[in-house]
Amino acid sequence: MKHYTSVDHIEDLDELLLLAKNIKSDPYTNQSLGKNKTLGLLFFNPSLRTRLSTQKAAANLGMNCITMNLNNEGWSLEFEDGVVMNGDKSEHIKEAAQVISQYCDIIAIRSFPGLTNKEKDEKDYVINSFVKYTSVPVISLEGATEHPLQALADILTIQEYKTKRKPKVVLTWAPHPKALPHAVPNSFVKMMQLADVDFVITHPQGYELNPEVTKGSTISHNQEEAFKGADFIYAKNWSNYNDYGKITSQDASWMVTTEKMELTNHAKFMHCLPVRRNQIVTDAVLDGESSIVIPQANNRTYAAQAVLTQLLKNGNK
Ligand code: SN0
Repeated sequence: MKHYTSVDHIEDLDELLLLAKNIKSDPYTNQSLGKNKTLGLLFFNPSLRTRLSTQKAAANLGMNCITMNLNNEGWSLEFEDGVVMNGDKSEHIKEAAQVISQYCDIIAIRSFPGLTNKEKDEKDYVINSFVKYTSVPVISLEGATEHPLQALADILTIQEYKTKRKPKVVLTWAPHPKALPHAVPNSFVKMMQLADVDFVITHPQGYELNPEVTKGSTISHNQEEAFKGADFIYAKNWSNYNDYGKITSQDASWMVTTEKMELTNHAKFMHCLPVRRNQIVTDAVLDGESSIVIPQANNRTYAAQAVLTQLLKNGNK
């Protein structure tokens, strides 16, 4: 693995999951692998789990971390080539990325999509500019189209909690008051396609994700039907992909409730967090025994540490 900006960059999922499991049982086993190495964490958007779990993962490997909120602390960056920089953008990504890469051995970036220009978002231009202008490995901490560290923690969690060889996993859309990105569901879908699971996506008509991502996966517009026999319910809102970035449904009947969970095979409830209570899921489900969102968030550390371990080992070759 050279970079980890997409689930597609995983070379061997079983090997990566075994590494994550071994790290979880002995987090300090490679305490000096990152000695004298620096991880740069750059945020263009808010974060709680991603920032803290990745910093913790780096610390477990003996790495130094430098973290910056680029939106409110850095110069505003220009990403277009060949422009006359006489506006509000102070620094070009060409210089910024090259300079940062001299300070860091690995760079990790969070940059959400604007959700107004589909073509621009699909290029994931912020993260890919860093890949283009730096020579060090780049990790996505959620880009415009993927959140691959989240998906790795998700499959690690499913493996831990599954009670049968091939569990039924359902990704369900749920309503939300804000327009949210497609990154989390995209990476989750890709991960489920790699994993040995019976996978169903359910969402209202018109809320199809990128067909390039979902091709080959089962899609149902009947949430109750999809929930039947499920072992895992993964709830997530995303904005409309066809009518790009718009909220075309806030249908409260798609919220995950106790009644719906009763249709499942005692399914575990998952969500990447942060979650809107009584919008996405009821208090009763989130506070109930079926919810595994807290251990799921804990696995973010081991997912990040597994990826950092592979990138550091590659760099030492
Ligand atoms: C982000 C998303 O991609 O859906 C990050 C998830 C890890 N979620 C949000 O922006 C939620 C914001 C809110 O106000 O609920």
